[in-house]
Amino acid sequence: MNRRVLLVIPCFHESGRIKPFLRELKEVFASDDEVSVLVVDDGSGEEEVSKMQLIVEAERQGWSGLRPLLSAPHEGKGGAIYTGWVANEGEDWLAFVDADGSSSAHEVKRLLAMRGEGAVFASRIKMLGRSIERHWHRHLLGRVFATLVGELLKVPVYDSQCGLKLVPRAAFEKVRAGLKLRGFTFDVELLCALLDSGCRVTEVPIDWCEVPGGKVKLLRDSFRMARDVLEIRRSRHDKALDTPRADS
Ligand SMILES: Nc1nc2c(ncn2[C@@H]2O[C@H](COP(=O)(O)OP(=O)(O)OP(=O)(O)O)[C@@H](O)[C@H]2O)c(=O)[nH]1
Ligand SMILES: [Mg+2]
Repeated sequence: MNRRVLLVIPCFHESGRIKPFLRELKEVFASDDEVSVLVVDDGSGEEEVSKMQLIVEAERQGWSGLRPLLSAPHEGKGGAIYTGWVANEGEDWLAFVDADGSSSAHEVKRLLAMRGEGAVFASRIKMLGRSIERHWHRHLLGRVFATLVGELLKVPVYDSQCGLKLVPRAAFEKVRAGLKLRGFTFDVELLCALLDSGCRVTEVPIDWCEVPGGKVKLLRDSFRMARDVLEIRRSRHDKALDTPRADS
């Protein structure tokens, strides 16, 4: 298993926010030949893709680890990440980070250094020694959502939605065919699939500083996400019924 990692940045109309974050990533990773970065545009339209292409090409000067922009049809955040992960096969580790730089390049580096045995999910835990700057209503909704996931799916995760995660490619390949969700709840489905397949998943507290311009619509997307959680529960239940028991 190699130590190379492919870090995908999913982008939907991000030309206004991504430039400073790409610069930051360049400072941290340009001399690291184990880390490749791939920006995936999630079908934001021709004009936006041209702007993104200019931004990415400018940062590629002096940074061989930054791949050319990948422009994909619109599917949602999860779809953009999966498209990026399967587009390149040389890396045995897969990761993604949100485009807005809410988690700094140094936090990304700290998490990527945890390439070890299993998957690592960053977690926005308000605790001594860490810094979490987030609107209180987003924090509250995050807690409600985590409680829903914990109760309905019996997965004791603190923050399934944090925009920074690391997964071994082999573990992803094992569950890939069963992953149906492509929107904002894709990480919950991925988490359940990894756990059900026996992959170890660890949550790691990180620093987070919310950047204005977030596009998640709290009411609309919360409703969709709650519906997705119920759908994950149903399909997990069906799979459990399909699996023959050892004593039958
Ligand atoms: N809104 C939205 N974001 C997408 C989509 N596809 C990819 N993304 C990316 O998903 C990431 C997270 O989106 P944000 O707009 O930062 O989400 P947010 O409202 O700030 O939510 P948090 O960062 O989780 O608090 C960004 O990198 C987006 O560009 C999509 O279809 N819709
Ligand atoms: Mg954000």
